[in-house]
Amino acid sequence: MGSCEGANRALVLITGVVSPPFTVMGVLNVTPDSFSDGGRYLDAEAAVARGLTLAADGAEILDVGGESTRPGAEPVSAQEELGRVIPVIEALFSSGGEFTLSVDTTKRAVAEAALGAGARIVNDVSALRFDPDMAALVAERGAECCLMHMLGEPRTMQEQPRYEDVVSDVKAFLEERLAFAVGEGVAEERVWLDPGIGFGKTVEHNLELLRRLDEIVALGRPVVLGTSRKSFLGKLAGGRAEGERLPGTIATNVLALERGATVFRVHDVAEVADALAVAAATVGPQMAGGSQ
Ligand code: HH2
Repeated sequence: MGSCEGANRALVLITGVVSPPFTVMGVLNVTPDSFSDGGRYLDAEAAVARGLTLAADGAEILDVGGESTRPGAEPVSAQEELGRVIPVIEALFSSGGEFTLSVDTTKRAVAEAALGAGARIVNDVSALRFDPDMAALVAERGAECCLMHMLGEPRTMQEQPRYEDVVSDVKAFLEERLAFAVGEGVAEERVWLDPGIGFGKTVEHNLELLRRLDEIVALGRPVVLGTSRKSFLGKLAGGRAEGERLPGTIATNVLALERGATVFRVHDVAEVADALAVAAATVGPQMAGGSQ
């Protein structure tokens, strides 16, 4: 987010002051071990270049992460995470680009430094559960905040995940985390919700969440969706590797758009943004317009 204008535009889009059909959030993983792009952008210069490309491709938000949350991932220290993401956020912020910066972290220390370096959004895949001081930071700073559902923690979440009814359980979890955030002083209109595709879910759980996404949308907050390149897409398409899952990514994002999701977290920004623009125009004039 180099210019305030860019930042305001994305925030206005998401907080619903105007109602656009979608916002694309580009994934920028500054990690050695992320499941699809680990090691590619560990060098700060390469990460910044990638961020600028994602923005040029149509990402209004750049989501910068320094810790992989892939199944089985080991946690990294705050110091390590800070060293990965802060130089990248600082450089992207000072680039003057028209995008809003988001930090993908569960740690207050990392979120605090990122907000200080120009980020405006905290994307917390633990939904404020892992760090007891995170909610207060988000409240104090008036940051936008994405609360995502995950069963347990990344190291163990894919060990036989079980639900009574996955959609009702995820919905109840998000409702509880939203109430918690508001109770801690976070403004409700700053909160976005995410069903956490792939975070402690079987293929069938992911599909059920996508089929009944409208039930999550009914909570009344912007819904973020992250299916990009995830393993269930590979399994459903005959065992495709990470780099071959763009068609599945597009299919799920387009369907989610129709079911009311508004923020799409993806690696392949240009392709998904095009697909969403066409889908939005097809659904109807109230959805046409795209993210740019
Ligand atoms: N998925 C990942 C990471 N962060 N945040 C939100 N809100 N929603 C998601 O679905 C989501 C997320 C996992 O994807 P990725 O960042 O590509 O991989 P890794 O965690 O291995 O870095």
